[in-house]
This record gives sequence, C-alpha cells and structure tokens, in this order.
Amino acid sequence: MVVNILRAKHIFKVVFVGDPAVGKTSLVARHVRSSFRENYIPSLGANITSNDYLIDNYAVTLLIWDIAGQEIFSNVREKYYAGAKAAFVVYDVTRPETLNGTKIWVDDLKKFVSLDIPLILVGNKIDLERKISRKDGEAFANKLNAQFIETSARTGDNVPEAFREIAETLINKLVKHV
Ligand code: G3D
Ligand code: MG
Repeated sequence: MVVNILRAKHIFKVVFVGDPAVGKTSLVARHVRSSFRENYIPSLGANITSNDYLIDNYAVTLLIWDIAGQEIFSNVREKYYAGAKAAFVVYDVTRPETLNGTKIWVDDLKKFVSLDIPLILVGNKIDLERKISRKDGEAFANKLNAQFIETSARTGDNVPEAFREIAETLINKLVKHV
C-alpha cells in the first residue's frame, strides 16, 4: 500500500512567464526535445509539453505551459495561469529591462494563483555578454522570494537543473511538507 502511494503519479502544472524574447520557448524546446509530447491549444495561445521525473521514488510529471505568442491577452490570462503550481520567471541577462519586467509578471501571476506557489527566477542567455551580474540576479530573486538559476538555452547550460529544481521543490512541498 505504501509502495503504491509512493509510486502514484504527481502531476503539476507549471507556467513560463517573462518578457518577449527572453528565451522561454527556447528553454522548453531545449529541455523537452528528447522526450516530448506537445500540444498547441490555439484558444489559449499556449504550448503544453510534459516531462516526467523520478524523485526519491516519487513519480512527478510537469505539465509545462508556454505562451505561444509574444503577448498574453487578458481574456486567456486567467486560463493560462489557472491551477499553476509553480512558475518559471525568465529574464535575459543581456537586457536589464527584462529583469524589472519579471516583477510585473509575478504581480500579475499572483492575481490568479495562490500567493505561495514556488517561483524560480531564471537568468537566461549566459552564453552572451551579460549586463546583469549573478549577484544582482540573486538579490532580485530574494526580493521576489524565488529560487534562482542562470541558464543558456543555446548551450543547454543548467537547463535540466532548472526543471529538476522545480520538480523537487514541488514534490518536497506536497509530499514531505518541507
Ligand atoms: P520567448 O519565448 O521568451 O519569446 P524565444 O523567447 O525562446 O523565442 O527566444 C528569443 C530569441 O532568443 C531567439 O532568437 C532565441 O534563439 C534566442 N535565445 C533564447 N535563449 C537563448 C540563449 O540562452 N542564448 C542565446 N544566445 N540566444 C537565446 P531568434 O534569433 O531566433 O529570434
Ligand atoms: Mg515564446
């Protein structure tokens, strides 16, 4: 019985937010290329992919929602965010305005989801010449009460780690209550 519970699948919706062209779609594409099931839902303007993890015997599936267009329109925003259990909040380390933009995305997200969902602030494009230091990114993550990671969707640097971090955080929160 205990074994069955441990093996039950835990499915979490996670959403990507962030300014246009920060690399949201590239991060998802880089991560799910090998094992992917993709679903474009035109009425939501979202791409949904899924990825499976085994974390300490817990089977975890992330349903990863990515805004398909550059804009998220008000009439679909609620559906895009609804039921999200975590969010990737992405900025581009070469464009400082995108880091400030994350605050607006997080404020918007929190109008629709529980205030305490795990957030991971992702500084993407570290293969390029950066304008935002790691330290400044970390400080911003602290203010947002978010985890922090820097990635490159181009080279793949830290991309699996970002997804795994979210999967681990979610399973810890749900199952282990930590
Ligand atoms: P979005 O989904 O957030 O709007 P995209 O962003 O994933 O569409 O990426 C926007 C552009 O940034 C793309 O360039 C993409 O190739 C590039 N990009 C994304 N991530 C990285 C990265 O880590 N490093 C580098 N060097 N470029 C990246 P194009 O030219 O196709 O528009
Ligand atoms: Mg995109």
